[in-house]
This record gives sequence, C-alpha cells and structure tokens, in this order.
Amino acid sequence: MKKYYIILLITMFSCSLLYAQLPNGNFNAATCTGNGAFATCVPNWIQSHGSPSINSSTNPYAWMWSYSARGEGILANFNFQQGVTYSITCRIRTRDYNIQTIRDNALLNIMAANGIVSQTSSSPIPTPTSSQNIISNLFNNYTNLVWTNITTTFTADANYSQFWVHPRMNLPAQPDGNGNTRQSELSIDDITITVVSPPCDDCYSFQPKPGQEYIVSGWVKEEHATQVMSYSSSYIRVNFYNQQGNIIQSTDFNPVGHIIDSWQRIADTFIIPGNATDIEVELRNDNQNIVSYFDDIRVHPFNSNMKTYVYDPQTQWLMAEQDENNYSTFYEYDNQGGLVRIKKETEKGIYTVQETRSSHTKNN
Ligand SMILES: [Ca+2]
Ligand SMILES: [Ca+2]
Repeated sequence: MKKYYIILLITMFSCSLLYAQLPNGNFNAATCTGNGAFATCVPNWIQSHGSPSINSSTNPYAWMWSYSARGEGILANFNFQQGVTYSITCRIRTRDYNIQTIRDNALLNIMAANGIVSQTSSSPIPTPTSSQNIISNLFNNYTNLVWTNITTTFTADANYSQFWVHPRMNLPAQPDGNGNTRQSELSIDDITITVVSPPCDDCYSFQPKPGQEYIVSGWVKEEHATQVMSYSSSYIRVNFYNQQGNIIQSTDFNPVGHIIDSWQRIADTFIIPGNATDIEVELRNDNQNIVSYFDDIRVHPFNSNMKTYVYDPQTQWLMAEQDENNYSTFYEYDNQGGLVRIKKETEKGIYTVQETRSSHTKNN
C-alpha cells in the first residue's frame, strides 16, 4: 500500500522457483567416448579425479576404477537444498572379478558435496570441504558385471552444489589367482534426481513453469526537485538463470502511464525461457542522485486474476486492496473504526467513490 509502506532504493530478492533437474544424467549428450572423455565432451559433467571414461556401443555410460585409494570419479553441478528430500535413481554395474576381498572392500560412493576441485590426477581421491553420503555401499551388495537398478531417497542436511559418483577401494589391486592383480570398477548410467518433498508445506506453492506467461507489476516513486512526466531511472529487472547459474535472459520493465499521486505503475508480461531454473527480480534505481521507492510488487500467471489486501497491523482494519491491474482501493476510517471514505485509484487519478457520515449518540 503506497500510502503507508516504503521499500527503498535498490533491493533484490531471489527465489529458487523451479525444481532442479540433473542435465545429461544418461550421458547420451556426450560427444566423444573413451578414456578421459569427461575432461572435454560430457555436458554438465567433469571428472572429480583421474580420467573416467564414456563407454558406448550405442548407449553411452560412465566407467571408473579404484584401488590404493586412487582412481576416477565424476562430478556434476546440482544444487541440493537443505531440508529437501530427493529421489535418486540410476543403474550401476560393479566389477569385482569374483574376488571376495574386492567385494568386501570396494565402495560404490554417490554423494552430495561442496568444494571438490576437479583434477585429472588419479591420486589421491579428493576430499570435499563438506559432503553427505547418498549411497555408500560395498560391492558385495551387487553382482559382478550385472546392471542393477537403484532407487534411493536422500534428505540434504545442508546446501550442496555438487553431485559426485566414484568407486573407492583403499586396498591395493588384488590377486585373482591367475597371476593378475585386479582393481574395483564401476559403471553408471541413467541418473535422475527429482524432488520428493520441499522443506515446508507451502514454500513452493508458487511454482512458475518454463514456457508459461506471467504478469509482473509494481509501483515506483522518484523524488525529483521539479515535476517530471515519467520516471526514467527506476524499473524492475527480471533475470532468468539456467542450471549452471548463468543469466540466459534479462528483461527490464519500466513504469508507464500517468503518475498518480506521485506513483507510476509498472505492468507487463514475460514468458519464462524453456531452460530457466531460477528467476531473480531486481528493483533497480540507476540514478544515484535521486531516491526512489517501490511498492506492491506482484508476479502471477497471465491466465489468472490476483487481488492483494493491506491490513493495518495494529487495528487489523482493511486499509486497501489491489485489483487485477494492481490499482488500489483505499478505505478510510474514523476513530471508532467506522468506514468514512472509499477511494479508488484509476489510470487517471484517485477518486472518492463513497463517502459515509455516521454519528454516535452519547448516553449520559
Ligand atoms: Ca546412457
Ligand atoms: Ca581412465
């Protein structure tokens, strides 16, 4: 409500609006195969250590090895949010060469992590600054050289930005009885990560969708020494980010129309780009020499109506409501709480639409 509330200058709020997906979890977007493929040609993925392979005849998958606490691992960008529960599916294939000491010592590790610095050296296996196990199972849980489907749920105990898969065997390569020594080996494919439950019941009740149209609106006021016809320094900027955290589209929404009681309206539409995962709304003032104010910022689907209400925090009286075009109706009261005046804001100005006189009889 413009009359009572002032939101000042340049503020910024950002919300994670769309459920994150793991791009290229099936590795089919890889543009090369073989040893070291993750260094160059697997979108959204890189090696955490060593030179993991993309193996493929027709369906690409990732392949890694480990022994002596060395080996290979793969790393993807993924934003795990604290308190959110995820369902993770994949298919894995272990190779233990039918050697029980490998089965009893090699681990399949799938983790959420922060701070892993990618290296092409196979040694040592890197240590994240923080991490949480999603799966940490001995190879003994799986059958040698058989693809196994895995489904698990995982609740993040902190925010993590990395998804990490690697085998780990701290023992050296093990004799197979035929004069060879053998490492532990891991293949993985078809990784999906989906949100099972957000951290609160209503925190994701507003879930903008890529490809859909939305209305952004708000009101701007600038303090000028002399009267102006339009405000030119203050505007709303909407930024769209992709999974990698890069801005893929940025749109400015300027105030237009009459200045009403020193406020000018912003009202426009935008379509969320198909590959957007986050939206950021900035309230901007590009002129350091003037003060500007923002109020009644709203974002809602184009195919919807929105009404918002302003209540006095002390008396709980309804002070104003904003209609589907973000124009206000103001309610004014006497000291007893009797409604005395209703004023309506239109594109031409503010009009009194109802005036009431009431009297209170005193009983002596
Ligand atoms: Ca695949
Ligand atoms: Ca390799």
